[in-house]
Amino acid sequence: MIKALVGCAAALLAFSGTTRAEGPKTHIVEVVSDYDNLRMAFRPKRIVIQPGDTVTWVNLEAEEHNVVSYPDGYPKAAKSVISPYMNKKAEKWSYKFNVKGTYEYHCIPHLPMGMHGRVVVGRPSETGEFHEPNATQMKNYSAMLREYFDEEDFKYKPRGQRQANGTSAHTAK
Ligand SMILES: [Cu+2]
Repeated sequence: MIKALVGCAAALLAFSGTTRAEGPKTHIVEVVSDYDNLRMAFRPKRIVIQPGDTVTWVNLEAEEHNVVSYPDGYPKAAKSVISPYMNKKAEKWSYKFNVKGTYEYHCIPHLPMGMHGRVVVGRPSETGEFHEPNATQMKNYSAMLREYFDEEDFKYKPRGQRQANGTSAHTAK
């Protein structure tokens, strides 16, 4: 019985070894400053890789960008992905992804332009497999955003109050 189990485990190991004979890969995501269309973007926006692969982001212009996973945008078993700011043309940053699942990320300076990307490692995450941030992590994320956005932008006003003050974006002319 034990021999049979050992044999089975060995077969599984051998099988997993043959599924990726070529070894880990490095994938390039271009960090695009699309001035003509008033947007900044990651190209490709979505990339599918295998565990152990590396993604290298390459800044195509002398523009400030970073790569930051959303607070609830990565697998529970993984760590958040936070790059330093890239400012120079052709500047690169690499990250090795070991944990399977979906990683949703954005560039903080260009969040208002919808500068967002996704890395799928092995397979997409199911609902319930995403990280649930705690208060400390939310404060850290908020602090990163506050480097770029005004304090007023973070003050939530109930719908009725906004209309009463005439500050609603939907009613203001
Ligand atoms: Cu950006």
